[in-house]
Amino acid sequence: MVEVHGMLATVLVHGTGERIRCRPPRDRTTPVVGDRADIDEAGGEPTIVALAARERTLTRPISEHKPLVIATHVDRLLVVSAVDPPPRPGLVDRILCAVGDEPIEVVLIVNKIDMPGVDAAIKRLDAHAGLDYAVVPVSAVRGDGIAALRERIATGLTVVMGHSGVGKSTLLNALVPGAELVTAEVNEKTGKGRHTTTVSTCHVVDGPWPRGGLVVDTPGIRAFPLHGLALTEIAGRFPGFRAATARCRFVDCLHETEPDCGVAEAVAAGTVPRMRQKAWLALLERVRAERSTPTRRPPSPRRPG
Ligand SMILES: Nc1nc2c(ncn2[C@@H]2O[C@H](COP(=O)(O)OP(=O)(O)OP(=O)(O)O)[C@@H](O)[C@H]2O)c(=O)[nH]1
Ligand SMILES: [Zn+2]
Repeated sequence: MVEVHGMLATVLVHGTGERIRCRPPRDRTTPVVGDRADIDEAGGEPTIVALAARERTLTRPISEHKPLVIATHVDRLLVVSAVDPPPRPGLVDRILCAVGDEPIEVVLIVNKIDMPGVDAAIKRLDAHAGLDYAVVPVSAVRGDGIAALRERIATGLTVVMGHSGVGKSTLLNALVPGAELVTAEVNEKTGKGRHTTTVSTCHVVDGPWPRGGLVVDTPGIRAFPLHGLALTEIAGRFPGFRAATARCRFVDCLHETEPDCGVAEAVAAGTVPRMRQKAWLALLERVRAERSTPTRRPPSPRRPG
């Protein structure tokens, strides 16, 4: 297992399988999981000299001032729910709003299908399945669906998120036996140093990265505040609204009672389910309430480094 701790980052080196503790770049940029880094090992302590431009970055928009970057160059996000505690479609919507337009594949996992109540749990994600999100039932304990899921994450960088208690740790251990044995290979020299990636709480799946995959664990979620997004941004990102919002008369339409709202028209025409409109209005109401009670601090998540 490799982690980013404070100002030191562990860099997973292409080609040698080495992990090197590195000082951050001189411009004091904080490396995050998935960063592509060039390192300089000449003269003492290894130092990151450059980070490649970030893309497919996953953040938690916890505050207006500093979005918490979870990882970058993310290929896939597993949002883990369970039969118990049951899936919370509202939490899934918040996470999808945070993903926004980043081209990151989202997979909705329902864990613990060895327990009673599977159909009811999966049904709670029907609306999202209807939006073409993959809903994948598994049992980390009994093993159902684990081999197929492991295959699915065997390339690229996968981030695992989920509410506390859904069995994320159990699932990771089932997917990646011996998770602490991190190695990496494939030679890729660059001008200044070796082309590398900094990683944190990262596990290797099915062979050395980048031929195999990397899985990044994240702390269990209890709340997923969206303070870092304007209401209009959330309104534009709400899953399933994209096509309809293009026809709203006002660019800052919140799809409530505004005239010529594309979402209202889509609901009337039956192309957006009324349930989704209700889900949106409920989310909007909650987000507004959260904004008017600034004393309720969000739980402080683990710092990425
Ligand atoms: N029945 C059943 N129980 C499971 C399964 N996976 C995990 N559990 C149980 O669910 C509980 C929570 O599992 P964890 O893996 O600790 O959950 P977590 O999501 O990592 O929790 P946080 O650390 O709070 O994020 C434990 O009691 C597990 O034994 C499963 O597939 N079936
Ligand atoms: Zn509208």
